[in-house]
Formats: sequence, structure tokens, C-alpha cells
Amino acid sequence: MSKTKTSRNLSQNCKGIACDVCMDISEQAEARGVQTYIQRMNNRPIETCLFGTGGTCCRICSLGPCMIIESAPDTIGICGATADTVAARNFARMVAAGSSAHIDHALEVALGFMATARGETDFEIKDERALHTMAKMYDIEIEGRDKKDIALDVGEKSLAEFGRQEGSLYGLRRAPKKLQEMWERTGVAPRGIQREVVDTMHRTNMGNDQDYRNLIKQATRVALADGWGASMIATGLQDIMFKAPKPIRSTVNVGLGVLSEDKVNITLHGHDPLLVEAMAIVSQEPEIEAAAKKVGAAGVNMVGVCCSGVEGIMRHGIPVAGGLVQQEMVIASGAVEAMVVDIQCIMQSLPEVAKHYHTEVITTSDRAKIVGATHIQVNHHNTLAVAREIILRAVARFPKRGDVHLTENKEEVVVGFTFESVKNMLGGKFRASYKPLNDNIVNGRIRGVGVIVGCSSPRTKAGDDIVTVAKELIKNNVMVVATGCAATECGRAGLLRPEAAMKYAGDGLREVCEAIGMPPALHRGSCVDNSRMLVGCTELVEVGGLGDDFSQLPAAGCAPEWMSEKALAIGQYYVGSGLLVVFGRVFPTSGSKVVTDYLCNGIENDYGGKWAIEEDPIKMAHLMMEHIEKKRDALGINQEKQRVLYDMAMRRDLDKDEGSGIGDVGCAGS
Ligand code: NFS
Ligand code: SF4
Repeated sequence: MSKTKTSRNLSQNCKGIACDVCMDISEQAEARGVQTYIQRMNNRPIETCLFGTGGTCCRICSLGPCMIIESAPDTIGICGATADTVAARNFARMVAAGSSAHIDHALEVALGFMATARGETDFEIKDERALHTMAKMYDIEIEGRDKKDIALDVGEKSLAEFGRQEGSLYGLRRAPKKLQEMWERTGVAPRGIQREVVDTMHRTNMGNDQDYRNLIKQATRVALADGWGASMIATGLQDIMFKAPKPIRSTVNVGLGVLSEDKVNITLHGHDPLLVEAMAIVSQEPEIEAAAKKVGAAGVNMVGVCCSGVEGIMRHGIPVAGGLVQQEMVIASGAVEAMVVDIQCIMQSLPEVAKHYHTEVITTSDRAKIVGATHIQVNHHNTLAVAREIILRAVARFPKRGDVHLTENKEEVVVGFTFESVKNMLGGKFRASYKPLNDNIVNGRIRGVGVIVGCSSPRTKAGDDIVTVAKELIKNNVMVVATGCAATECGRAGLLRPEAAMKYAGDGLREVCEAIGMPPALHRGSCVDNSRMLVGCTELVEVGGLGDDFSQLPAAGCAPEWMSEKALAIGQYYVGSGLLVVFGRVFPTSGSKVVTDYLCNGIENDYGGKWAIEEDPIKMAHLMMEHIEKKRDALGINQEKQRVLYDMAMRRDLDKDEGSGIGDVGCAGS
């Protein structure tokens, strides 16, 4: 059974810590007066507020703020709101906010895609296979049509999904039939993508929805609009314009080999793939190289941070310095000429840290400006020109570089394991299929799939919990698939190399990894690319042998170090799709036992998935593995099978046993 905890027994570690590499940079930076999250956490004057942590502070009207203690009836809101209502209302708002980040990202991508299809941008329709996948989803005719015309139709249909008022989203069609039926039956199938955000913000206004289960229902609907709607569109259109990633080698970590001692280092931080693409293209131009040489640099070195980093590494092999918690340390290395940021997960402190060095922080989106940074607006029509301008500004800063604090710290990684590339890897280009994966799950060499998503947190040693969960899963033959900063942390710990299977994987998983040449932990892209996980799960179902719904799969997700509302949105769309999701350390409804208990238990009866909360990473991994084994038991694939010789009648019965996927070998078990 999942654990339900209140805020009182969840760890509230307010001491700032980091990995050894970052501690080292931070200490030398502190000596010159630089303040990073480590000092800010240590110097925080007020302890974390339990009302805020547990989700029972309501400030949506001026009769409040009302701070509600579940066990003290006289603390209910002035309007009569209970801890359950307030916690569920705040949760729904957080999910809507997280979803909005992905939705707005996707909308920008869709607008850029339309402009590209019209030939108005510097980009092009590069991946026709990805174009056809999206076209099929929208029932758009492909045969005999020019790719530009197909792209225009795909762009229009994608844009229409945001403002749709009736019916349900096309993206839902990529789910197994049974899941689609459940969404329709329970009323959580999203209508228009943006409509679900508006609905959530409306019903969480003062005096509207005050039934916690109904509020969680809407939180599920808006989250599904994110995962199966917006994120699916973002990933699909990005793949069409920039090509779907394929496995590619690169390096990660804050150290030499990622940041260069003799080149102009430009870090790309944020989430906008358009800018990453433009910077990757322009940095290869001979004029840029010549400009760098002119100032005494050996060239220009692009480095990624957060999900922009993930976009750059998957498509171009651009090395990644780190995720959320490494961003200040990257500047404090003293080796960065420009940190270029766009949207999301950007610490306001960056220009302050940069003041102590020669680094220029450049904001590029009018959604994310920071006082103290230089703003250069990027739009769909000027991307390459602006990329050129930014790179030349960075080059001009190179002669001002002072002491650099960098040690030999880099890890080799192989990244870019999308749903399609895994299919190709498993079945070969001409018989691309998940069947070998399903077979190995059914025969038990691989027990199941453990999905690790979300951020790295300053509350842990930055990545420690993520890596501990990943290693424990791998050791116990659970294949790990990771996205976002969690994937970067797996890389920093050396888990994203095929050789890691030898060192960390249990016998069964190691055997499969060695046969295919894949790492035991697969890097599946940015947080928006969690849509790739959804499509991958559908494939596991459709290939057969593992049930007919996500809730039957031997799979579980987790976000050990989550911090962003975006992680909550992702968690809720996994739960609403039938999966178990375990979050570490804090959970935003912990001030209401009723709501937390519903999210961790009761919700399973409604949508098939559920949450669990566990701060100990080893226990978290075991919670996921217990769930996986329970699903295996229910599928009947854990039973000790006896060798039976089949006669013709038995074979015919087996053929009728559609979807079992284990009947085609002629004898049950081995
Ligand atoms: Ni995801 Fe990517 Fe990282 Fe967390 Fe932020 S960068 S969108 S939210 S911190 S994983
Ligand atoms: Fe207080 Fe109710 Fe107003 Fe919230 S809506 S601040 S609980 S009076």
C-alpha cells in the first residue's frame, strides 16, 4: 500500500548542499563574495512554513490569507473552506501552472512551425517520418502530397487543439483504446488545451468548486491536456523541424571537457529548442570561428543547462554542464562568456553571480526578463540573426576572462533514446519493434520499466536521490528511462553509458543491455519529451503480453527531487493515465490527510494510477519494484511455468488468446 505522510514527518532540510564538484566551485566563489543557492539556503531567516508546504494556506481572496490546520476545526477559512478544499484547490492550481509552462512552450513551437511551413523562418521541414506520424494522428491525407502542404495542415490542426472548445484532443488517440474509454467514461478527456487551464483557474476562484475529488478530477483533465495534448504537439513538431533525435555520444558535468579552457564558452539555458537549434547552426559558421580566433580563442564551445541543454545534447551532441542546481556554478567557474537564457527554471540570481565575473547574462524571451541581464528578443523570424549577434557578443568578452576554476570532471554519455530510436535499436531498421523488450519483460530478464523525471534539488546533494533510485532499480533488473534534469543527473553519475550495465545492472538487465549495446538507464529527452514516455507505454501495450492498459504495465514513475509545478503536472498526467508516481521529500497536499489519501489510494479506483510519497530513495525504488511485481503477478508472467507439449487444439486456443504475446513459442514457459 502507498504511504501517506503529513508535512510534519517529511524532511525539511534547509541546508544548502551540492555535489563535490559544485561544492568546490561554490567555496572558491564564496571567497570572492559570490552568493549561490548554498549560502541562500543556509542563511534563510525563516524556517519553511508548514501551511505553505502542506498546501493549506489559502490567499485567493482578501478575507484571508486563511491558514488552516486540518485537525483544528476553528481554523477553517472565513468562507468555511476546509483543509481538504484548500489543499485540493492549491494542488489543481499548481498542476494548471505547470501545465501552462508546457502549453505555452508548445504554442510557441506550433506558431514557429506554421511560420516554418510557410517558409518564413530559418528552419525547414527536416523529418518527414515525424511529419507523417503527426499527420496520421490528425487524419491528414499524406499520399501524393507535398511535404509543405502536409506541414501546413499539421500546423493548423495543432494550433486548433489549443483553442478547441468541443470534442476531445487528437493526441488522446495515441493512447490504448481502453485508456481512451476510461477518460471518456470518467469525464477527464480534455477538451481544448487552453480551455482546461481556464476552467481550472475559474473553478479554483473563491466560492466555486469545493469538492476535493471534483477539483482533483479537473487537475487530472488539465494535466492530460498537457501530456497528451501540448507536450505531444511540442515534441512532434520539434522533431519535424529539427529531426527526431537518435542515440548520440557526448559529455556532461561542470568541468573541463564540457567547458573549455581555450574556447569561448556560451551556455544555453532554459527550454526553447528554436534558439538552441539556431545557436548550434550559427556556431559552426566559418565567420564565427574566425572571429573567435581573432580574440585569441580556439573557437566557440556551446554548452547546455537544464532542458535547453537536453535539446542540444540529443540533437547535436552539445555537452551539458548540468541542470537546475548547477546553473550558478557554471558561471562561478569563471569560464563562461555568455549565459543565454529563454524560459523556465532560470534563477533570478544569475546576473548577480555574473557581476563577479566577465559573463554576460542574456535574456531572450519577453516572458522571462531579469533585472540586471541584457535583453535581446528572439522571435521566429530573426532567430539565426540574433544567434549570430549573441555569439559575437560572447566572443568579444573572451579577452576579459579572468581566473578559471575548473577541474577534470566530465562523464561520457549516450543520449537520444526516443521511442522510435529504441524501436530501431531493438528490432533493427526494417523490423523496428518493441517486441524484444516486451519479450524480455515477460520472460523476467527485465522486471519492468522505472521512469525517473523531474528536477534536481538543492535539498539533496544535487542528484544523489535520483542516482540512488536509478542504481537500485538497475541493480534489480528494472530498466530506467529518464528525462529532464533527472536524466542529466543520471549522466553525471555515469549511468548513461552502455558500460554502466556491466557495473550496475542485475544479471538479466545486463544481458539485454550487452546484447543490444544500450545503457541500463535511457535518456529520453527534456521534460516536454515525457510525451515520448506516453507513446512508449502505448507501444508496450500494443505489442502485447503486458495487458491492454497502462494500469496493467509493470512500470512506475518517480521524481525524487522534484521542485517545479511542471513536475506535478507530469506526475498528474501519468497518474491520470494509470501509472504509479512516487514523489520524494515534500508533497503539496500533505496538510490534508483526506486529499493526500485520495491521491495516494482512492484515485486508483477512478483513473487507474496513483501517487505515493517516499523521501528515502532506496525505499522509493522498492516501492516502485513492489508495484512492478504486483503488476507482473496480475499479468500472470511471474508464475513458474511448466513445460507442456501442446497438441493442435491447444495451439488453436493459444492463437485465440489475443495479446498474450507468449503463446507463439509452442510451449508455455521454458
Ligand atoms: Ni523539468 Fe526542464 Fe530541470 Fe525541473 Fe526545470 S529544467 S522542464 S522543471 S529543473 S527537470
Ligand atoms: Fe480564506 Fe476562503 Fe478567502 Fe481562501 S477563499 S482566503 S479560505 S476566505
